[in-house]
Amino acid sequence: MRIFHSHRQSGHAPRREFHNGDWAAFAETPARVTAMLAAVGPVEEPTDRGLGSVLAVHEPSYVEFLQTAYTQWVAAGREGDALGYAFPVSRRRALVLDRIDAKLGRFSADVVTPIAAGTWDATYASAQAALGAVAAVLEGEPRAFALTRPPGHHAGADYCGGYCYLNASAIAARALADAGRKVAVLDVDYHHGNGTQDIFYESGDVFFASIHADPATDFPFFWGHADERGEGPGQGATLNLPLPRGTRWAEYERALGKALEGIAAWGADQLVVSYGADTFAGDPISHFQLTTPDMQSLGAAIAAARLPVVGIMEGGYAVDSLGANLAAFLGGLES
Ligand code: SP5
Ligand code: ZN
Repeated sequence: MRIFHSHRQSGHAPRREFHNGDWAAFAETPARVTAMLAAVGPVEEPTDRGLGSVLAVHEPSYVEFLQTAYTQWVAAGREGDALGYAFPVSRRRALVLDRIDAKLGRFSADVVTPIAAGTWDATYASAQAALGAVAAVLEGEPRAFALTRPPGHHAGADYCGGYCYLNASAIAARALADAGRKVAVLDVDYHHGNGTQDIFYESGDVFFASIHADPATDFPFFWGHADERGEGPGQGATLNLPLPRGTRWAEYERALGKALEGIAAWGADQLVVSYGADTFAGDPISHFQLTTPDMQSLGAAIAAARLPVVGIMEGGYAVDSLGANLAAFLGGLES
C-alpha cells in the first residue's frame, strides 16, 4: 500500500499539556512517528499541493491564525508553547481581536492543544500527506494511507482541539467529494471526531460515522452522542455509535457492522477512515480493550466493504505498541 508521510510532521513538539489540574508530558509526541515508521514499509514524501484544499474546509482567518500564532506569542514576550485560557462561550461576537491570548481563545476548543514553533509546518505537511493519499486513490489505487501527525479529527473549520490543528480527514473527504466521489468518513479513533462531524454536519454530500467512547465519560464530552444525526441537507448523514469504557472486540465489531451498514445504505462509493490506535487495551489515556490482532480484524472488516479507502492516522499513545497496531490494521486492510 502506498503510504504518505513527511519528516516535517515531526517538527511539532509541544512540551507539556494540562492534565487533571496540573502539567503532564504531552502525549502526542514525535516518538509516535518513529515507532510507526519502524513498523511499516517505505513512505513517500507528499507533493506540496498548496492551500486550496485546506481552505475548502478551514476558515481563512483560522488558517492565518495557525500560521502566525507562535510568532505572535514570541513577539508578546512569552516563553514555552502558545496556549489560550479564556474562551468565548456565550453569544460569540465577530470581534477582530488583536491580543494573542484573545485569538488563542477564539480559535481553540480546549487547553490540550498548544501551538509550538513547528506546529504550522507540521500540520500543513500532515494535510499534504492526506492529499497525497487522495491523489493516489483518484489515480486508481484501491487504497492509500496517510501517516498523518499531528492528528486532525478534533479540529473544526475554525478551531483547534484535542491535539489537532488542520483536519486531514475532512480535507481528504472534501477533496474526494469535490472530485465526484460519494464519500463516507468512518472514524474509529477512541475519541469522537467532533471536528469532522462539525464540518460536515449540515452538508448532505459527506456521510460521517463514528465509533467511540461514550462522550458522557470521555473527551470531547459535548459531541458524539447518539442523538446527533446531522441537520438540514445533512439530516441523517451523521451516525454516532458511542460505546462504554471497557469495550472489547465482540461488542466493537457489532458497532462496526452498524456503521458499515449505514455507510452502504447511504450509497457511499469511497471511504475515508480516521484510524486511531487508541482503542488498544494498553493505551495510556483511553479505556477500550482491543488487542493487536483485533486491529487486523478491524482492517479486514473495513476491507470487506470493497470500497476504495483513504486511511488517515489519528490518535494512539501506547508508543511501544503503536507500530505493531498500525501494521496489523494495514495488514487487515490489504486482506
Ligand atoms: C486525536 C486524539 O486522540 N486526541 C485525543 C485528545 C484527548 N485529550 C484529552 C485527554 C488528556 C489526557 N492527557 C494525558 C497526558 C498524559 N501525559
Ligand atoms: Zn483519540
